[in-house]
Amino acid sequence: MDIRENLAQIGEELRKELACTDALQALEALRVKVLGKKGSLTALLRGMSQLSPEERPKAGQIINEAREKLTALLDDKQKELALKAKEARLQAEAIDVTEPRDVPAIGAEHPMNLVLSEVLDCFTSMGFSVVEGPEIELDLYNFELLNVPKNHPARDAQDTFYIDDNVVLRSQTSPVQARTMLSHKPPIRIVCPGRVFRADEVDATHSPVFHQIEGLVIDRDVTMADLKGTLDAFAKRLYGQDIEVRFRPSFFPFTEPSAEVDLTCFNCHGKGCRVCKGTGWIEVLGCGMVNPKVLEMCGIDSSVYSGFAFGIGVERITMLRYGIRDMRLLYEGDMRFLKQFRR
Ligand code: 2NM
Repeated sequence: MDIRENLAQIGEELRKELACTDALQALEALRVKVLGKKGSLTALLRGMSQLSPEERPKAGQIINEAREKLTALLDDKQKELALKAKEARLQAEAIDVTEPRDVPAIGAEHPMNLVLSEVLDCFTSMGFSVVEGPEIELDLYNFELLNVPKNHPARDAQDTFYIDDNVVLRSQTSPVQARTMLSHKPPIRIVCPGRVFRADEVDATHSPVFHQIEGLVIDRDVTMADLKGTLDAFAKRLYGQDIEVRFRPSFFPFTEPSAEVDLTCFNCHGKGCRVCKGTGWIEVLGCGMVNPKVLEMCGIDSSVYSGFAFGIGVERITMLRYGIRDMRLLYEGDMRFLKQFRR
């Protein structure tokens, strides 16, 4: 067979096979099949030895031209396949920067912390400082200096967690105030937030661990009017301008006189409803004029200085603020409850 015909056939075959090749590996196999040591074109070159010396140069030229063409065909196909492979990879690795992301769950501030912040803001804006102290206290600060005598029922082991004869888990935050009176000269204006402990059974309105904010003001000429004005400002700031404050006589060992404080029912605004049990008032805190005995024991001259103090239950005012009927909801960390306070 003539060399040209042979070459034409090899070219024709390669073109056909290239048309249905779509993998780089298959392409390499084709290259070997034509141009490799045992390839069809290489066989043609070998066959030249049978030609006469006059025929050889011409045949060599034709074969070499064909070789260049075939190589070019293979190279083009290789480029095409390499490009396709790259495009496929880019496609597979593509990142859609516009795709909406999973929104991370955003936590909510705990309702007691919301209320705590509001109460502290209210008092600091009236000139009070925030003071904290230890949760494990000496009987001295928790009771003795606050005029709670040794035989007082509040000291009963049924109410107070005793660590030993002299050490308790504080049952209120007033020991922080006793410490402040002992270490600071009047004027004193402080609020003391924190955890307190009492041996109570858990129910809808009690917990052995709860939170208080106690306030203390000591200066010359501090009167019950100052106490009432301060609590009035607090009530209006937290619950609204139409809220009124009512004092009822009460008793605490550390204050004299003492009072229990009611606010206009936030729910019915004084008309009487289920929340206030028809009275139009809700009890929110205890307060009084600091007992002169307490001032003296804490190193303050009661003939020069007088003061008032009050104690607020954080759980209680949080429940009132948000209409929460069971205190346990404040401790259990139920997401369905907590989510409602997302702002
Ligand atoms: C209350 C009610 C009345 C109170 C008294 C004192 C201190 F340290 F000055 F004596 N601190 N807090 C007080 C007075 C607390 O809680 C219901």
